Amino acid sequence: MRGKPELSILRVPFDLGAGRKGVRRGPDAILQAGLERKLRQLGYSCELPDPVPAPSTAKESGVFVPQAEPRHLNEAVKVNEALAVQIKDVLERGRFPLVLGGDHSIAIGTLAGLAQHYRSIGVIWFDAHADLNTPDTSPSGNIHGMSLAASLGIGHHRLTRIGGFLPKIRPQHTVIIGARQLDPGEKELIRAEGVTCFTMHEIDLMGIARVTEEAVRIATAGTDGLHVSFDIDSLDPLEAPGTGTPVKGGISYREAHLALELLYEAGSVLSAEMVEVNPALERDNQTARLAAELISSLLGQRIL
Ligand code: B3U
Ligand code: MN
Ligand code: MN
Repeated sequence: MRGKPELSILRVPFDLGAGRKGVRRGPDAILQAGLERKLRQLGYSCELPDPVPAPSTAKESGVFVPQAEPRHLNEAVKVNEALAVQIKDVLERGRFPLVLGGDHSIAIGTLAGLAQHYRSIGVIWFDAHADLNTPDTSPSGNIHGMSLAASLGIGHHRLTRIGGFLPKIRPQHTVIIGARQLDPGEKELIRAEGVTCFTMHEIDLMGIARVTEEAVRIATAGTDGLHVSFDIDSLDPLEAPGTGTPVKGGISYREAHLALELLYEAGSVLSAEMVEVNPALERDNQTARLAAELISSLLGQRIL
């Protein structure tokens, strides 16, 4: 991002893409943590449209059988089609989309809207997971574990075709940061497609600053700019306990802030989303407050 664009904060209270309920309350929890006030202090003007209509109840599809339809497919398609339309509208009005989830399945709709507006976009995907499953490789059937694959055009046709076209992004402009729990099919896909994946191993080895620099280089080479898709479970559960699938050994508080500060400095961020904040899994909104802080760092908050 260059300068201070006008922001649109898009709330997507959807949790049927996840195995546990409650992430639908993420957007309100992050706003309650004072996000709008922080952003206004940074010099932004914000609009807060009505939340994207998100189905919240569905017939439980029972035990997932691998290679069957993903769980809550109809509901996920519906919310993502609606989100894509809204993202496109926000971009046409010259504003910066800031999406608050919701589970990570909503990235499909965000990227569908972005890909309709821009010629080509890169993605930096902060996550403990890779979200590169397909209905054939998923251990759970949960769509939040398939959203990056679907955006690359791989997986269930109803997910890959959201917005009416595919793919939304290319593997050579796609970077995962913070991975530490990958399913066998995801590892194969990373290698076969040439997605860049900086696991915790690379973060420990190279340092988060170099990892972020490399990620920006890859995501912006030949693209219009990049989208930041931030799954709060990329952080260590000691910092971010309020999330459905915590994995120990994650990104630290300081590493996360530094990475996002560097992304702001890079000046190439076109849009952002914060997902998987589940206030039902903790007491005092610690994780939502952290999410609001991290968004501020990405949008220019400085210590001095
Ligand atoms: N890879 C597993 C677990 C998972 C993915 N994303 C989250 N959990 N949040 C799956 O179900 O696909
Ligand atoms: Mn995720
Ligand atoms: Mn995750």
